[in-house]
Amino acid sequence: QRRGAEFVMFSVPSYACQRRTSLDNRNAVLTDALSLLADNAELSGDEGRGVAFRRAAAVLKALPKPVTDTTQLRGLPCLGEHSLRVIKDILEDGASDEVESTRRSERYKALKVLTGVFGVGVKTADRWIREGIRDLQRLRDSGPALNRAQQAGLQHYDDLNQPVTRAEADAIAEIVERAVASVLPGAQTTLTGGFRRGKLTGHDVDFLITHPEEGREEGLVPKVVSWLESEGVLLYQKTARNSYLEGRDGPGRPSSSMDRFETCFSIFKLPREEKRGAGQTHGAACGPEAGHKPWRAVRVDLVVSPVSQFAFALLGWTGSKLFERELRRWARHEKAMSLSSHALYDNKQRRYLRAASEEEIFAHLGLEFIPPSERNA
Ligand code: DCP
Ligand code: MG
Repeated sequence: QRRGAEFVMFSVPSYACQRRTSLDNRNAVLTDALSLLADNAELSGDEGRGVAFRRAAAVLKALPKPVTDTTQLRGLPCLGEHSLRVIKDILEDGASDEVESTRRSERYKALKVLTGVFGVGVKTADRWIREGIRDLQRLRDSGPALNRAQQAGLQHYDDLNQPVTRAEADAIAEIVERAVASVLPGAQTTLTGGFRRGKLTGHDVDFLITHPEEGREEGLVPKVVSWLESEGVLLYQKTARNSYLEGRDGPGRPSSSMDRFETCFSIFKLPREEKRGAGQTHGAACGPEAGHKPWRAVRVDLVVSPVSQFAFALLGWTGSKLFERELRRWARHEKAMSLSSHALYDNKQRRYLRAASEEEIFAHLGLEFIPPSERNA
């Protein structure tokens, strides 16, 4: 045997929602490479290929040890020919030509920068590139018509592309809780998204809000927004009303992963740590530099759910994105059920399955419960 006692064969179940994926990724070099190819496929409008690379990366994230030889991967699910070739190149040569040339390509770099502007999707970025707009300077100068979100995104580009820390997320949670408590006493605010999975940084901060009495949560978002605006907290906000109707949006529109809660997608103006007086600052990174503004912009998503849908909303907004996608795929293909952030519908029994906790939803789906910190697929 080539690797003697060190040689390990791996085995994992095929759906990401059937396995535990902690943040302790032993194969980061390989998964970073596959994630870059996934990014590139998605930026090229090839969602199918993007998902294939994401599933392959997720399988490697679930392995307990670093992969040292491709023969260890025999029998593992979701590793297609293309992904295996990339893995092999990296294990044998230290790098993959395809990954490195993609990383360096002008088109990839331009798409990354432009879609890094809040409010700019792949289609818009692609159109701008065809019009000769490949960087932020050109975007600012040659000024195509920008909508309100894109204007805010461009204005706060540097802040919004700097990872949000856990301390910043906690500071924002305090502000959101104060706002919610003052406009609807008894309402409950829960931190969701990556921070609920234990991540130390994120691209935004996600919150789910509910009230124990069904119906009391209606119209909460506009009130919270007014409170935040009066306190000067908001740099940008776009709210949407709840448009979910059981029956119409449940089983009938199963593939629609956009949910229909009352939401507010916003940008907060967060005072910097030294201004918040939250303990000591560490080193130059936090120190106020000359001309440095005393606050930073942070993306914050607020979602309001009726308490009867809370467990589904919590499961749906905790992520990871691939974990969510895999839960819905499992439900549909293995259980003939439709799962959304609002409800679970059993297509054979032709009825909704109620749940008051995430644990009950996993049980309905015939899955072992996976806690948030193990949903980092
Ligand atoms: N989500 C969803 N529907 C949307 C937006 C998000 O179901 N329209 C879910 C999937 C995500 C979770 O909510 O896992 C949070 O979305 P984010 O994009 O904020 O993802 P994360 O919080 O996991 O990542 P990050 O740490 O980068 O913020
Ligand atoms: Mg998030």
